[in-house]
Amino acid sequence: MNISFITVVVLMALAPPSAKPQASNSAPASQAVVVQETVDKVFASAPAALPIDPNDMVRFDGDVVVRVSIRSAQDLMLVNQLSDDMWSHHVGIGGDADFRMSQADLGTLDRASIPYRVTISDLQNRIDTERTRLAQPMEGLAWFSDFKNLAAVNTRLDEMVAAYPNLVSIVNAGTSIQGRVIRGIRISRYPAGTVLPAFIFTGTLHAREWASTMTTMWIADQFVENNTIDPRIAAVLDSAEVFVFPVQNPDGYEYTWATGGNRLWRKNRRLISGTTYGVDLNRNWGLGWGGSGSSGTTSSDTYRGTAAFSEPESVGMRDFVIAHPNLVGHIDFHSYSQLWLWPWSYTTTASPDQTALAAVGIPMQTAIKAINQKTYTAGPSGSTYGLTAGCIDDWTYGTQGMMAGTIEVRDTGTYGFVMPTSEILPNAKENFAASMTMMEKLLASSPITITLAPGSLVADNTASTVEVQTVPVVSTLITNGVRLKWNLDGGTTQSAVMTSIGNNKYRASLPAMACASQVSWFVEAETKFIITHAPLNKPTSFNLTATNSCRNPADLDGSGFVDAADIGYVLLDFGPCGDPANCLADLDHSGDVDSADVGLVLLEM
Ligand code: 0X9
Ligand code: ZN
Repeated sequence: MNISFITVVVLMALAPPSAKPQASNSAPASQAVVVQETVDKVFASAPAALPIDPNDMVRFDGDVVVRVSIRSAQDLMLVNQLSDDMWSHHVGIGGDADFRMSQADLGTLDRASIPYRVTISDLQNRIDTERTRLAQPMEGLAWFSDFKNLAAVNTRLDEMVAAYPNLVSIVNAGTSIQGRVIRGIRISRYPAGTVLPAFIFTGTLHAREWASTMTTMWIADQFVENNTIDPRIAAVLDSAEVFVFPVQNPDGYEYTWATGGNRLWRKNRRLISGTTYGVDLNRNWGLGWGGSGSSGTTSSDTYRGTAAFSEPESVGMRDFVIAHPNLVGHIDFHSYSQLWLWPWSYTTTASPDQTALAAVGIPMQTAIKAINQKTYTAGPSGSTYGLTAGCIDDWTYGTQGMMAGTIEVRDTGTYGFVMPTSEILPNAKENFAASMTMMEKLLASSPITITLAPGSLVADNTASTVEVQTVPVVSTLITNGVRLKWNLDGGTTQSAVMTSIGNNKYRASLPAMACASQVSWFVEAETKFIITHAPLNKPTSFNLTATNSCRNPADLDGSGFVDAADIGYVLLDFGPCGDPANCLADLDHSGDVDSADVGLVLLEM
């Protein structure tokens, strides 16, 4: 879809004031059964989660989902009068878009000669079928054979901790407006607080997007169950920690499951006034808050809230991220449309990191396709999808410097939010592949090869040279970004900027040491998104050591004596030193092995 899009929000502003309120917010939709949200009103003021009244169920009898061809602004205005629930994510003049509306309203489309195709003719029937299926006991069935409610998600997270207590722990990101904890897990081989790169995968910011819940749970499941079996997972866990928050909007999610709820609810469950509920948690973030593609109308499905971070759910996630400055990568999962969108989403202006984002994003798209041959459109969000100001990933990228973006998982509209169970695993697997690709690309974004290093024993009181080669493949090195780090005999960490010597090579010296001292060292290279290490991208990188052999540097053959044999060594190397570090006989570091060096050997004899 490469036509130039105008966000529906802008055009909806053109709609007459008589336009219907959002069905999923408050008052009944055209065909939806009237809802009394008394219980939810109590909810909003009470911190504890109360049961939802089953009599309050929002139904969509007589509603269909139609793919409408929007030929003009008039077409769009008419469709917006018929429907308060756009299912596809953007709409442009000259493009198609999916809307839920009453079957009876199709006649209006006919009379206006607006071309359309009914994509879902039995919406309520599908919701009923899903509900009946979910009411059956699922004992013995594999977890991913069907969608799971909040309690089941939480139980599963607890089970992961119980089964792998040394790998998995529960983390939380605060509490929702109705008092539900926003729970996640940390998956790491290292103790909490160890500084190593971290990734975060988040889902269900929008309540009805159940496929995102299952996708993030699958990512958690793979990392936990296959942490030693799958070499790619094992390698990531050697170098990084992984956080997964499957349900960022627990109140909304619960509401989509409840008898007495609304399967198509999107926002959180803040009571705004009367029967109007909800702030769009993906319009409430602080970067670009209030801009295009967000609404100031409380009943809108894209209502941004009264201020950036007005919602406890956004605050909780924000504070979790701030408390983990080692986070380097983030994918927020949504449904549906099969898209991989990276910043910016609040503007169509290219991000300063567009090249690096595409260098990871295109391989992610390829990785998805390799699993089940599904095509996901990939690109910067603003120009690929339309403007959506106040999104989580603009904030994690723009304020925290993380590589971030949004995946809209399956499908492209045949099923939309009410996806058949047969799609759960294929969908989760292709998106796991995308997640792995992001992690691997970032962890290898600046591979460092050590090209010259001291051996494990070094001569007494002699500085030794370290030389590395690094080729940034994802984003460019920052200024002074290649550094040699060391400690002497386990003391304070010291750092020296390595000097560029051309050819992507850098050089620095480890200090001369007193007899029997030991230096432990590694090299780091810092790019926009991540610091990579040599010899290994691990927190315990001080695993290269050089011990002073207490050997006189003039004892060139290591015999324990400075003698005539060492003069022989000097004579053998006579002439200019190609590489000073490889020129041990250049005892006075003049750049030449010459008679002065013979003199130094004689002095030590
Ligand atoms: O509108 C949204 O928040 C997302 N679409 S959805 O249908 N799941 O609601 C898209 C957000 C796109 N922008 C980015 N955050 N990248
Ligand atoms: Zn969404």
